Amino acid sequence: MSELIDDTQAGFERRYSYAPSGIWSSPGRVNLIGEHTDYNEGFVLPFAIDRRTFAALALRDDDVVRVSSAASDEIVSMKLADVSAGASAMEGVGDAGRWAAYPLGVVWALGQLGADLAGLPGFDVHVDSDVPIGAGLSSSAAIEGALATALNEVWRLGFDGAQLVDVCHRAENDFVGAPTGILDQSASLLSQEGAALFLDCRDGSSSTVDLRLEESDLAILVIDTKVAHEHASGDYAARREACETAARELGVRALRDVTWPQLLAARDRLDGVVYRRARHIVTENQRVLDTVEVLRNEGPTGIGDLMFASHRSMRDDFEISTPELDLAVEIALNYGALGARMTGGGFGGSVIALTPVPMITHVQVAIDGAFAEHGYGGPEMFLVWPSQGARRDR
Ligand code: GAF
Repeated sequence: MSELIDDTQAGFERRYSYAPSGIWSSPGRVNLIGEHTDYNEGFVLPFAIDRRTFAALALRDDDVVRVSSAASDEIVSMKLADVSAGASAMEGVGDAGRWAAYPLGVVWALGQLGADLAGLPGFDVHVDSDVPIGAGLSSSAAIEGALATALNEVWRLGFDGAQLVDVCHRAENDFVGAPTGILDQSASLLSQEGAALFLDCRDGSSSTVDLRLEESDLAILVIDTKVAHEHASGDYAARREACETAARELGVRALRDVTWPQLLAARDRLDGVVYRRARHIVTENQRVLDTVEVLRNEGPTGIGDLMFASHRSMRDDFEISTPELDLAVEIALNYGALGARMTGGGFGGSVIALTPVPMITHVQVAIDGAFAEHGYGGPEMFLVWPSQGARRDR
């Protein structure tokens, strides 16, 4: 981790030929349970992982913003006031610089929440990260969280954590153009070390739930299937639309307000697909509440069945899984994991498997073998530990 901080500092110095005034970071996340419930004003239970995006930053004497990343030599540069134009500010930026929509989106969103972009000094920023991209682990929220935390401090804006979640969420939805909920940004900004974040996405209230993995001799193994996913794609938006249709037809503000008996009673009135989408959300919300209760009363050994029930619901009702994700879940469970499920938006990405530490190698070897047998590309597997949300590192 400290090596990546040094690399970020060195990357800044190489590109801009002076030293940054500080380094801030924000983590990726896994979602333990509660998928696609966030934009239905329901419950989620993510935790920040021990992989982070670092932002080395320094204010400038003028009104120019320059952003660079370790992944490319290109420096994207524009005037701070021009970022106020919103997404159209990205029009002249080439393909290699498209990622800059995340940091620049944060700048724009800070302006939307009251920062005076025309009156503030510009800045140079360089980012580096060990959050894998496209693995469903919120690499984008990690960039947003690092930038928002850094700028909030150096520009002395005084926004609190919940406001920064709002900033990053707006950046993603209205600048980058991905119609996501608040799960990823909340996990990245608000998580506490050792704990999951139990978040009510209706009012934004949250509490921590201790995971106690180490004392139970358990670990969370991430199996990145390397199948690409795309948030902004029509599939995510289509799921969102089906949920909105269900809520409208059931006469509620959001599916959060529907109970299981109410949904059952309305079964014949709803289109079959819309019904199954709603069934996932209604049952998933309950599974989050049940998981929190089990974690608080029994600890992590008791949540395996809830994780798998969640996966089944995503596979069969919400239809956001893939054959690779299903295989990873099946093999992990067959070879010793207590629970396993895909995590994140779906249509690819990663599985998390709650695994007894002595079984980890066994599970990994079995998954490698099964993927090879099915002719799937090699997955990447690593452990993740519940970590602290956004912070200043140097
Ligand atoms: C993605 C989105 F960004 C989140 O808001 C959430 O909807 C998640 O998919 C599914 O739970 O990560």
